[in-house]
Amino acid sequence: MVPRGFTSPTIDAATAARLEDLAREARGAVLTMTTLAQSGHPGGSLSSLEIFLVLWSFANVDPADPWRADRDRIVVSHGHTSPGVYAVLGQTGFFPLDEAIAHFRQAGSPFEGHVERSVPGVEWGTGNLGQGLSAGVGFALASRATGIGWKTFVAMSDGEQHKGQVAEARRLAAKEDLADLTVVVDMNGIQISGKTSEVMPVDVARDFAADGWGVIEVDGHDVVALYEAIAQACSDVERPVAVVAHTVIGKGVSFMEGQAEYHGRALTTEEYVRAMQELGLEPVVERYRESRRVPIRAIRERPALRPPALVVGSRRAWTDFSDTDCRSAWGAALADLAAGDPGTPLAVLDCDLAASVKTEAFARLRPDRFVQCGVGEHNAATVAGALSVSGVATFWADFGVFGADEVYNQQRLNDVNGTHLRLVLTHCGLDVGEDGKTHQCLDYVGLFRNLFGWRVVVPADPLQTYKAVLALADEPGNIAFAMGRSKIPLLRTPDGAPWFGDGYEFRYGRVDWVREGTDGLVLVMGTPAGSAIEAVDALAAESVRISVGVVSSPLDLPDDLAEAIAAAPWVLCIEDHHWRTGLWASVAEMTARRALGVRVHPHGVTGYQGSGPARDLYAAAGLDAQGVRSAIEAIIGA
Ligand SMILES: Cc1ncc(C[n+]2csc(CCOP(=O)(O)OP(=O)(O)O)c2C)c(N)n1
Repeated sequence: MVPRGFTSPTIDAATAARLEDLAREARGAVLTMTTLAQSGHPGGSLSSLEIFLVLWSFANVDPADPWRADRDRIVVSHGHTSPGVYAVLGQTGFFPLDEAIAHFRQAGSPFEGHVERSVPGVEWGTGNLGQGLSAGVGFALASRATGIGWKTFVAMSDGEQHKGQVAEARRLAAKEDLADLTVVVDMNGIQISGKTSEVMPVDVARDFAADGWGVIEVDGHDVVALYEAIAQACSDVERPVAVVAHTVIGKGVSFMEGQAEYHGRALTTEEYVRAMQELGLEPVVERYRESRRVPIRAIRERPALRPPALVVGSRRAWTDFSDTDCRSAWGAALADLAAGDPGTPLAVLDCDLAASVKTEAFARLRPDRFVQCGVGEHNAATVAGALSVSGVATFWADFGVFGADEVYNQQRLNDVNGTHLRLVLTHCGLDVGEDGKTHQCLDYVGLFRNLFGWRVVVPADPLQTYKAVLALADEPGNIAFAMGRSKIPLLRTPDGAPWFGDGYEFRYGRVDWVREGTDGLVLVMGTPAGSAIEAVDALAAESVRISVGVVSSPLDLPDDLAEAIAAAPWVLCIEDHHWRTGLWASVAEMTARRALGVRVHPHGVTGYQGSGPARDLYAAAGLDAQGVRSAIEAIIGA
C-alpha cells in the first residue's frame, strides 16, 4: 500500500500494475463519453491520463471529503482534457463514473466540456489556456498564508507554454520559493494546427530551468517513472519543480497516436468500436445512450467558503481625509485592517506600483503578506483569484487600465470560479491626469457590467473611500473599487459638515442624496461629484433647485432611485467614464425597464483626451463645475 502524499520514493509492482489497468479502463471511459457526446477532446485526454492517475491516486486528497481544508490542490490547466479528468476522478471515487460518461457535455450536467469547480476534485475552472499555473501559484501562496501547508500540483499542456502568463507565473513561483508547487507538463508535441515545434517552438525544460525551477524529464506513460519524478519533485524543499512528461497524443489507440486530428474530434461509432477492441474493452456506448436520456443524479456540491473575517484596528477621524486623494484613503483602510488583526490570512498583490496605489504602508506592516508580482498583471489577476477562494483575504491594487482593461478575461474567469477578490483600481478616468490616453481607464463600469458576479464601488471622496473599503473588506464575491488619482475635497452638506462624516455608514447600493430640489435631477458617480454639487449650489443661489444623487454602486441601483427618477422633470448623469457604458447606461436601463417616462441625459467622456493636469482635462471634457452647469442649462434652456 503506497501512502498518499508522495512520501514514498517509488511504488511497488502490484500498485503499478493496478494503475496500468486503471489507465486502460480510463482510456475506454474517455472514448465512450466523447463518442456519446460526439464532441470533446480525446487526444490530449489520452496523453495526460497517467499524469492524472498518478496525481489523484497519490496526492493528499480524500474522495470521500473532496473539500477538506488541508487537501492538496490539483489544478488541470489544459481544461479541454476534461474527459481524462472525469474518467480518473470517477475511478478514484469522487463521483460515480457512469454519471460523467452518460452526461458529459450535456446541458444541465456539471460535466462540462472544460473542467469547472462544480465538479468534486476540480479546484479551478480552466479552458482559457495559460492560466492554470497562476492559479497553482495562488494556491501555493495560500497554503503558506493560511499556515495549513498543503501541496499544489498543476498539470499543463505543451501547447499552452506559448502563453506569456505562464512565464509570469513561473517567475513568481521561483521568486517566492514555492517549493510545495509541482508542475507536470504533458509534452505530447501536438496541438490543433499540428506539431507544437512548428506552431510555436518552445523549449519547455529550458524555460523552467532558466527561471530557477528544478526540472525532471520522464516518460509520461510510465506510471512508475512518473510517480518517482513527482515524489522527487515533492522532496525538493528548495524550489518548485517541473516534471516534463514526454507523452503521445491519442496514446493507446494506434490510429489516434500522434494525430492532431483527434485533439478535438470525437470518434465515429465505427472508429470507437475499433479503438475499444484495441484496448481490449467492450464497446458500451449504446448502453450509455439510454442513461443519457435519464436525468443526471445530483453530485455533491462544493460548500460555500466565505473569505475570512477582518477586524479593523482603530478607525480614523474624518479630519484625516480632508486634504487627500481616494487612493490614500484606501491605503489607510488597508493599513488599519492589517493592524487590526495580525493573525488573519491576508494577501496584498502589487504590480510594481505600490507607491502610486498606496499599498506601501501595508507592505511595511506585513511584508510577509505582500506579494510583488512585477509587471505581470495577467498572472497577478489569477493568483489573486485563487488566493481569495482559499481562506485568504485578498486585495489587488493597480491602475484601472492594468487591473481591469489589461486583464479582462482573467477577471471574467475569476467570476466563473466564484472568487472573493477585492480589486482596487486607482488612476481611473481622465483623473489619471498627465499620463494621457494610454492610461485613461474610462470603461471600468462597462467592463464589469458584462460579468455576472462583479460589483463595482465608485466612491465620491476620500472619506467615503475609507468607509466603503472597511465596510466591504470581508464580503463574499468580487468587488472592484474604482477611484481617481487627484486630491479631492470632501463632499459637504449645505452647512459645510462632511457628508460622509460621523454617523455615515457605507451601504452597497445606496444613493446619497446630497442636495434636494424639484427642478431636475443630477446623478453623479465618483470624482466629479464635487463639480456637480458646486454647479447645483450656484444654481440654487439663482432659485433653480436641483436634486443631486451621488451613486457609488452603479451596477446595483436602489428602488428609491427609481422613485426619484419618476418624479423628476429630467435626469442628467455626470461621470468621468465613457458616457455610454457607465452610470448613464445603468440609469437609462432602469428608466426603460420600469417605464419611468423621463429623459435621461448623458454627460460623460466622449473620447480619449491628451495629457495634462486633471483639472484641465476635466474643464475640456465639461466635467468641472462650469461644464456641469452648462450641461444643466442646456437642458433647462437657460
Ligand atoms: C487562451 C486560449 N487560446 C486558444 C484556445 C483554443 N485552443 C484550445 S486547445 C488549443 C491548443 C491545444 O494544444 P495543447 O494544449 O497542447 O493540447 P493537446 O492537443 O495536447 O490536447 C487551443 C489553441 C484556448 N483554449 N485558450
